Formats: sequence, structure tokens, C-alpha cells
Amino acid sequence: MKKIVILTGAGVSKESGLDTFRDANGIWAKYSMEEVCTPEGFKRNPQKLHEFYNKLRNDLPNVQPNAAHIALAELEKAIEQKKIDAELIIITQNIDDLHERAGSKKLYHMHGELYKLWCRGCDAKIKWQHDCFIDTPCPHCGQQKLRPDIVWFGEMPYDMDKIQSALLSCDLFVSIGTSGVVYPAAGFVQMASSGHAKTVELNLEPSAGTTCFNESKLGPATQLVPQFVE
Ligand code: BV8
Repeated sequence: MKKIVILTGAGVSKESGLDTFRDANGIWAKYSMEEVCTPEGFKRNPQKLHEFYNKLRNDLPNVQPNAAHIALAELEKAIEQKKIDAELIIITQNIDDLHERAGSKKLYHMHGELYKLWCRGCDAKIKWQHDCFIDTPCPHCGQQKLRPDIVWFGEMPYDMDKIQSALLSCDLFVSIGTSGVVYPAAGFVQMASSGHAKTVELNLEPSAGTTCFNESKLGPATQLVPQFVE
């Protein structure tokens, strides 16, 4: 049984029309990472941060999964139908819902999800598709202590124990559409290599960790991923 672990980043959603972070006209060229992607930024100006995530959340219904998301979902389906003797886990750094809408189910959102809020009053995690403001009451406890359920810099990514054991025991690790700048995701290739995995990078341009991969294919995800899945 072949164990496959796939890591995706913002590049896999680019051709659906969502901005990446570090490309020329990416998100960090328009917003300050410190202001909208750190707990300190949220403490300093929670309204500004809520407005940032409200905008990203409102963009989601206008975009569709692309051929890369669909190819990964079809791979999972073929495995489910026992057409391929393998196990597949997708770890995404993305907070959009395009993998889910393409049909992927075995998915870890290690940096959280746009369609989730977290109440710091009662600790509830809430499915949320609307705008959220500093005075939006928690639907569970009524307190006005909601924050986006997003992992900011300096915060521990989700599911790291499950992710780590998957990486150390996989046969194939494929990294798609990520610049390889943000840790711990950027270190996953080394973790997979320390096991017995073959490692492949599918990216528009070489990532920061490109030399750590056994193989690197360059091009758009909507071309590379369906070819790779075949
Ligand atoms: C943690 C939130 C510890 C959601 C994000 C020094 C060294 C090492 C590490 C650190 C360090 N200083 C600080 C750190 C830690 C820090 C970090 O890594 N900083 C970096 C900047 C150095 N990491 C953290 O803080 C993490 N937490 O370490 O916790 C800890 C331990 C114990 C207890 C408590 C804490 C948390 C990191 C998560 C931060 N949250 N975002 C959101 O707003 O979206 S990060 C942000 O970057 C997004 O999540 C994004 O997913 C992520 C990575 O970006 P990419 O997805 O790679 O996107 P990018 O634009 O960079 O690249 C796109 C790529 O796609 C490009 O290569 C491009 O060529 C390619 N592409 C473009 N178009 C296409 C394409 N590819 C294919 N097809 C195309 N069409």
C-alpha cells in the first residue's frame, strides 16, 4: 500500500483567481503581514483584521476549484474505490474551501479555515460564511470574543501530530504551489525524506527548498497536477 502525502499552498488556488501571498501582486504586497496575520496585530486592531478576513471570505463564492483541485479529488476517489492500492492525505496551508468543493475529504487545514470562527470566550469553533466584526456575538455564548479560526505567525499550526506521523511513514511526498518559506510546512520535505519517501515538487518556479526534493517539475498547477495524478 503506497502512502502518499500531498502539501498544497496558495499556488494551487492561483488559477482559480485567488491571490497568492508572495508573488509580485500578492497579498503581502497589499497588506502588512504583521497587521493582519499575527496575534499582536489582532490585539492592536481587531477590526482591521476582521475586515481583511471578511474580504477574503467574501471572495470565495466567486471562485471555483480548478483542474489541480479536481485531479487531487479524483485521485482520492479512485483510491476510495480501490482502483489504486494507496492511501492519500492532503495537508493544505490554504484557508480557502476549494479542495473540499472539488470533493477532497481527507484533508488537514494546518493554517485554519476562512469559513470558521473561534470564540475566545467559550472556546467554541463555529462554521461561519458571513462577515464578522468585533461586536459580533458568539452564537453559542453571546460574548463578543470571536476571532478568525486562522493560524497566525507565532501560533501552533493544527494537526501537527497527525501530520508528522504521516510524513515520517509516507512513500511519496508531493509539494504543490508553495514558496517553501513558511515553517513548519517548509520543513515537511526534510521530514518526509528522513523517512523513506520519494519527494516531488510541482511549482510555477523553484521554491526556497527546491534542492531538498528528489524531483522538481515547473509549470502551472492546472497542467502539472492532472499529468502527475495520471
Ligand atoms: C509556528 C494564515 C511555532 C492564513 C499564515 C525563522 C525561521 C524559521 C521559522 C520561523 C522563523 N521566524 C519565525 C518563524 C516561524 C514562522 C515562519 O515560518 N515565518 C517565516 C515567514 C520565516 N512560522 C510560524 O509562525 C508558524 N507557527 O512556527 O509556531 C510554535 C511552536 C509551539 C507553540 C506555538 C508556536 C505559523 C505559520 C502560519 C502563519 N499563517 N497564514 C492566511 O492568512 O492565509 S502563513 C501564509 O503563508 C499562508 O498560510 C500561506 O499558505 C503560507 C505559505 O505561503 P504559500 O502558500 O507558499 O504562498 P506563497 O505566496 O508564499 O507562494 C505561492 C507559490 O505558488 C509560489 O512559489 C509561486 O511560484 C507558486 N505559484 C503561483 N502560481 C502558481 C504557482 N504554482 C503552481 N501553479 C500556479 N499557477
